[in-house]
Amino acid sequence: MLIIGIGGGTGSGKTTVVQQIVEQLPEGEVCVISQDSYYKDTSHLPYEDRVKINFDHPNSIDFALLVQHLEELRKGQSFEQPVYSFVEHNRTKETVTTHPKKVIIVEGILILTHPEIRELFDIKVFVHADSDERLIRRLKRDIAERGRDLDEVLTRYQGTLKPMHLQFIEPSKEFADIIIPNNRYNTVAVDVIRKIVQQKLV
Ligand code: UZR
Ligand code: MG
Repeated sequence: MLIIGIGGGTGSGKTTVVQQIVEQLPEGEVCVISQDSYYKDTSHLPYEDRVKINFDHPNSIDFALLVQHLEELRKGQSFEQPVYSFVEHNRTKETVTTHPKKVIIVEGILILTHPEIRELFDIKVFVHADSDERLIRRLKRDIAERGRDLDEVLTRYQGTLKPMHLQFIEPSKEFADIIIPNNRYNTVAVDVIRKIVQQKLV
């Protein structure tokens, strides 16, 4: 089993990199886990309070559950992965049964900040894009896909996204084995990772 951790700031292109890696691989050999699935359950809070949560701070993530699930995978066991709703800012009642595969990819902004989780990764990747590039992508995505408006995204960017990025995410780059420069989509870097994964699959 090969476990790859992919970190990097919001809008750096992590999800796209994962899709590109997975795209060319035989179906059924890879399993992708998103850190977003592991936001803490906040069902006890009303919507007005959930919106105010700092979703870019490590405390917002249920890392204990993620560690538990990764250890289950290591042992060859399946587990129930929570499903998150960005519109509701909360875990939904659904879960997805996730099965062990030869290659496991774990992706998320804070994934390389947690020492215990880092230990579980065979390869640590950090996707880098400049902050203006990331803000542009984040704006476009949150408006198109996550039901936000311009003012909300910009307020969050200044208030939490940027400070949390500087405090937690950027420093986690030093733990990476591979850093992908991703201001433009980097097909060479993706190919390199794909090759490593393919070697594992034969
Ligand atoms: P990526 N996030 C939300 O916007 N709403 C939520 O309910 C939970 C998380 C955001 C989170 C983070 N920050 O920046 C981003 N906020 O999802 C991580 N606010 O996702 O890496 O794909 O950008
Ligand atoms: Mg993403």
